[in-house]
Formats: sequence, structure tokens, C-alpha cells
Amino acid sequence: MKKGSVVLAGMVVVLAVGPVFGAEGSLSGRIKLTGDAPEVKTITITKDQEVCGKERKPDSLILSKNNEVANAVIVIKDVKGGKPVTVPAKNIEFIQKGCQFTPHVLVVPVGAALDILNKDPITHNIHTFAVENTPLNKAQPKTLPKITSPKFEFPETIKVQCDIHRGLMSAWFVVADNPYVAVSDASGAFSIKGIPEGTYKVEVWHETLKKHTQEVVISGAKEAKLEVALAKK
Ligand SMILES: [Cu+2]
Repeated sequence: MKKGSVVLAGMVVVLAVGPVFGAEGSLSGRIKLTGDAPEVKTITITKDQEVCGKERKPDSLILSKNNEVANAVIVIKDVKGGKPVTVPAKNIEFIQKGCQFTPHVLVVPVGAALDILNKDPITHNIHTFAVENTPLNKAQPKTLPKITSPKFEFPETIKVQCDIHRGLMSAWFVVADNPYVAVSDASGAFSIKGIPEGTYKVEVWHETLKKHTQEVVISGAKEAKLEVALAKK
């Protein structure tokens, strides 16, 4: 009897780690700009200079010294058998500070809501150009340090701006119905983990560059790499 139990326990272990349950892999890489960096015009600030400063580079194209692209959005499309999005227990924070939205590109899982915070001693405005979701257009004086948004219910890429500091304060909400989404960091790097094995279409989007689409093969055996050079529009 004792011997039989040991064999049975061993079989259970084999089944639990076997490929029948679906192996997962990951995708990582870097987004660069192809060709020369465009000339970036410095914005001259005329309003609320005591908080906003006198001039600033725009947030619309942030490049590293090696022309690596920050704030590109990498999406793996139509992951069959993948996980659903996870809505965080607390609302996601989106911050206005120093006359800048942080982060500049925010991934919002479908079903999540935002706490929009004004950390400046001046009035800002939160204006979202949503089509599928409920648009927001609200002034946010310092007496209203937190605005809670309605839930974002539909996948959509939404332009955001502050109408008071138009041209200076902009951002994007990427409402995503799958968790296989990443935003490139200041060195253009990104990583997406826990992807079921398979062949998928990957889209790379950046607000000022040409969209890029390609196929990737995800395997549990080794990490897939994706190096993308985005062209100017
Ligand atoms: Cu503002």
C-alpha cells in the first residue's frame, strides 16, 4: 500500500508541470527611432511660470542619448487562453505636478477607475477626448486635490490634456482589455511576462511615430526578443 501511494504522488507532480496545462513565455526588447532624431522645439511657457517654469521640452517624443524611445505602447493581440485583465483593488493614480501629467502614457485595465491628483498650488483641468468611454472635462483647482474618474469600460486610446496649459500638458490613457501590454521606459526597454505559448501579432504604437506591427513566437523554452525601430510619420 505504501509503495502504491508514492507512485501516485509522483504521477500527480508530473502532470502538474507537464505541458498539457500550457507553458508560458515572455517577450522583452527595446524600441528605437530609425533615422535622425527630429528637432524638438522648446515650449515657451507664459502662464503660471512660478509653478510651470519658463520653458520645457514637449513630452510628445522622449528619446535617450541613443535614440531609444520612451512611452511606446507594446500590445500582444488576441492571446487565446490568456488571462483576463486585473483591475487593481485601489484606483490608479494619475498625477498633475509641475504642470506635467505623470505618467505620460498610462495603461488602464478595462473596469478600472483613476484618482486624478492635482499636487500643484494652481488650477489645472483634466480633459479626456474619449469616444467609447465617458469623457471627462473638469477644472481641478488646488481646493479639489482629487477627482475620481468613472470606470473605463471599453478598450480605447484616449488623448488627455489640460486646457489651461494647452500645448504643455498632454498625456494618453491606453484602456486595455488584455494584460499583455507594456510601455517602454526611458531606455526604450519593455518586458511582458506570463504569455501563453503561441504565435501572435504585436503592435507598437507611439503618438508621434509610425505604427509597427509584426509577428512574434512565444515559447516557454526561452524569452522572445523584440527590437523595433520606429520611423517618423
Ligand atoms: Cu494645467
